[in-house]
Amino acid sequence: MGKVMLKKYEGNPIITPKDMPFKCETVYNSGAAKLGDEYILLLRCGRTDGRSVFGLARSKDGYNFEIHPEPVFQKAESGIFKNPENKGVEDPRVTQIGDTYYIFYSCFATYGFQIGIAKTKDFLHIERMGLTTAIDYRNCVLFPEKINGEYVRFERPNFANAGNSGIFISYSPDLIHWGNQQFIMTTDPYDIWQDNKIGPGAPPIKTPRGWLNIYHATTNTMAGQIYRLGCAVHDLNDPRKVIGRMHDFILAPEAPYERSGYVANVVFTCGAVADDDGTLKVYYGGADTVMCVAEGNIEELVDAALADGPDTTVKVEF
Ligand code: M1P
Repeated sequence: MGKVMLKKYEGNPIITPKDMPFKCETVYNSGAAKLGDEYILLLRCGRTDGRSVFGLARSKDGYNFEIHPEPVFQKAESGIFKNPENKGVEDPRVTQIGDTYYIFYSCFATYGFQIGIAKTKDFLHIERMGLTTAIDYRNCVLFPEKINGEYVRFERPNFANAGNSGIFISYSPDLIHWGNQQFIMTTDPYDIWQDNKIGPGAPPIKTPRGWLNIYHATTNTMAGQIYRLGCAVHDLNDPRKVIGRMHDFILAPEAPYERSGYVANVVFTCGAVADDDGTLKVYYGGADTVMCVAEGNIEELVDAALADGPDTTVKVEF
């Protein structure tokens, strides 16, 4: 099958630092969800001191957003989160389970990154629940339902040779304590765009034929890494099994707002929304500076990933 690319919205970027009611140098890598009939973006906003906080944007159509006047979440000033977040909070990934929205986010400390979890029902009041990894983790995405009685997530630790470039799965009884970690997917030496590093992007989307996994991947150049998005499908009952993985990317940095900015040549997602008509709205950061959206048809993405066949990069016996 040929390439299935996400279609970029012609009005991109949809939110820029100039649109922000409080001073920011960047606004990108936002978690995404539906709350009632509104699209919600939990914005990663880079302040002038380099620290990130979370802002809130709401929209009726998924393209035109109104932004809350103040940040809704920022580094903790006391308690167990104070040290882990002393350099800010980054890359929120939102998953709805029932009427609660859970947020995995990067806690940025002087000594490195770990992943916190928080919860909310309205995105205005966000309550921290716990620290869910050791140091040196960057990306975690939570599945929207338990599988075989356990919470499940994809994660990418930064440590270890394989860990720098691969997606792992882990399981939890309570969303705080995670274990039974297994390596399930890694870079593909034959697909240049994803030969350097991969990591979970948007939280998995349930489809009748499997879990749709929109992930990010990089290749290295003399001018640094280029970030693109890829697409895989995982078995519904055992998401360790990657039953389809596209050899082509579905989104790449091409436009000026993706090719130059705070970090050049980056498209990076932390969240997508599945519309009732089968459209997937993938919200993504352009050049770590602005927020954008691109769309695809969920069934076409699943078709394309399944057509390219199961992933063969990790030889694991399940
Ligand atoms: O600059 C691109 C991205 O780099 C990091 O992502 P990762 O560690 O997964 O490659 C993060 O800093 C991310 O926020 C950033 O967009």
